[in-house]
Amino acid sequence: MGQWDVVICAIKESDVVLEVIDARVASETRSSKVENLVRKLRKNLVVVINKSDLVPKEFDDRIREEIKKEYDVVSVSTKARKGTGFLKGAIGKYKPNKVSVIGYPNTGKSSLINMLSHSSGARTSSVPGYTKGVQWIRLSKQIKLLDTPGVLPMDEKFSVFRSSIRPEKLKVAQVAANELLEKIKAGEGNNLHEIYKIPLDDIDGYLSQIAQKRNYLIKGGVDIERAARQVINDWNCGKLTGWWF
Ligand SMILES: Nc1nc2c(ncn2[C@@H]2O[C@H](COP(=O)(O)OP(=O)(O)OP(=O)(O)O)[C@@H](O)[C@H]2O)c(=O)[nH]1
Ligand SMILES: [Mg+2]
Repeated sequence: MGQWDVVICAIKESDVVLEVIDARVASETRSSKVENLVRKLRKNLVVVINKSDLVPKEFDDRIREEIKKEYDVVSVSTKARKGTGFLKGAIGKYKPNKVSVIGYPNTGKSSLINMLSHSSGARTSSVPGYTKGVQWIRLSKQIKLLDTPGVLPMDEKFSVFRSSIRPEKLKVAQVAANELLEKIKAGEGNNLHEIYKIPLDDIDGYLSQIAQKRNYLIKGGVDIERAARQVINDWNCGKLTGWWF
């Protein structure tokens, strides 16, 4: 079964769909394909802005207001264990039996299920694409939650800033890391200087400066690829911050 078949099945099976997005890149981790499907199948959608601990409250409020124009929306942080009450309220309104949790890789779907169900039944990882199959987890007597693998819609741009890339899967991680750095530079709130101890003046050469500073060496020079993989991993695990609309 392809990725999309899994998603379509999950939506069909459920009364409520939670679309989990990453607060840092909220609009870019929303999937219009998922949202259209939910509408078409006449299911209820609740957008869950996760990782709200990584953005300022004002930014979080702004994106929530924007999404609220179209859908029910709740901000949470599974890391800070915030927002459970609001989310349970938003789900409970529909009195569902089955709730599926859908979204891009690494947005925190499995973490969210664990927070809601007070268990660690759904396995989590900073490696995108970690959850492979679907898994039902009981939330309460009435409600079951369905964990799903992250979706990467074919027709939407596959991108590093959507945390959807495993750096070790790339032939050349530099291209993706530079794309991420460009985005972070143009956005707000990056902590590059804090993490790598190098001011970001120019993207060209930034990876090589990281490699130098960290002593990532290969025969004949610095290991820029290793620096690139490091940057992508730091973004995927939330160590590297930055947000944009
Ligand atoms: N800072 C922060 N990190 C979070 C939060 N929720 C999840 N994470 C981190 O994000 C990464 C991905 O979490 P998962 O719950 O495995 O994400 P997923 O959506 O199930 O990922 P896939 O199964 O790969 O699609 C992990 O490193 C989590 O620790 C959050 O609220 N804040
Ligand atoms: Mg998962």
